Amino acid sequence: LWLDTNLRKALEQDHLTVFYQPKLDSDGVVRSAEALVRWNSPERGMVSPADFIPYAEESGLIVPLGRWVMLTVLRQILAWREQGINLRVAVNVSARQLIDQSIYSDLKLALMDSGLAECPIDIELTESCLIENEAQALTLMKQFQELGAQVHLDDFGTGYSSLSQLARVPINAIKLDQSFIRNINEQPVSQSLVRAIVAVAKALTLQVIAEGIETKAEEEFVLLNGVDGRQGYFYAKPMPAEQLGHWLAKHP
Ligand code: G
Ligand code: G
Ligand code: MN
Ligand code: NA
Repeated sequence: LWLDTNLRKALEQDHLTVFYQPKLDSDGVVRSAEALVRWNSPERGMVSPADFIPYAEESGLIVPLGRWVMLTVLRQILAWREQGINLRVAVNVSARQLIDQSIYSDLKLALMDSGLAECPIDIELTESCLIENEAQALTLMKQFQELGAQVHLDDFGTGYSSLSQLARVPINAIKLDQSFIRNINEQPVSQSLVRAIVAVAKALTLQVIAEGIETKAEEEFVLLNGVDGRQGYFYAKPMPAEQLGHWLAKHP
């Protein structure tokens, strides 16, 4: 109940904020960041999305919340461009938002409004999006791609998608779940799994992004094993937009 009343209020009163975590390409250049929402509650301080996204999904609040995130991100991208910062941003989208479908029209309309020639937003979906309504999810994913958004399958390897499904779904990249990367140099099974997943992804011409990189050793492993993109605390934690501007100036 506390969540219900207060999350609605937070959305109305602008108590939500978006943090950004840089993503490095294989050449080490940052061309993109992941948007991660935060709730700055006057009563409880900074509330993690892990604590309110599940509730927002259950209650349906994720739909207006997701719209707010998408519009906030697009505004931020435009503000960065004014400062000469050219960045794509990946937004997390829940199964519930795909079923609702308005997230697609929201993005399409906002893009038209913005006057941008190309879509600078990518979409991160979890495997659960595919399970809940596969036919509809596939159609929307295709529409996002036609709009110019890349579609990335998030937390890959922890859900239930099969290899045949991976071949069938319109995605550009998979994001290897953090659990594969954690202490990878002491985990021979994880090493084999990552190599096998990279081989499968290459066969399907999908990019592979490793997330949760926290150490030099973890970075070295992914660099040696054909991973295309990387992200994690080793490079930077999620941070406010202004801070990312400063961070980028030091890490081109
Ligand atoms: O940033 P953090 O690791 O605390 O995020 C926790 C979870 O919340 C992650 O699974 C992340 O994908 C999810 N999340 C963060 N921001 C958003 C958002 O804007 N929309 C959705 N649907 N999920 C988000
Ligand atoms: O489910 P999703 O992959 O969208 O969630 C990303 C979450 O992972 C965010 O909450 C983000 O804060 C967190 N995260 C990002 N990099 C790291 C990392 O290197 N280590 C850990 N433990 N968490 C990370
Ligand atoms: Mn994500
Ligand atoms: Na993830």
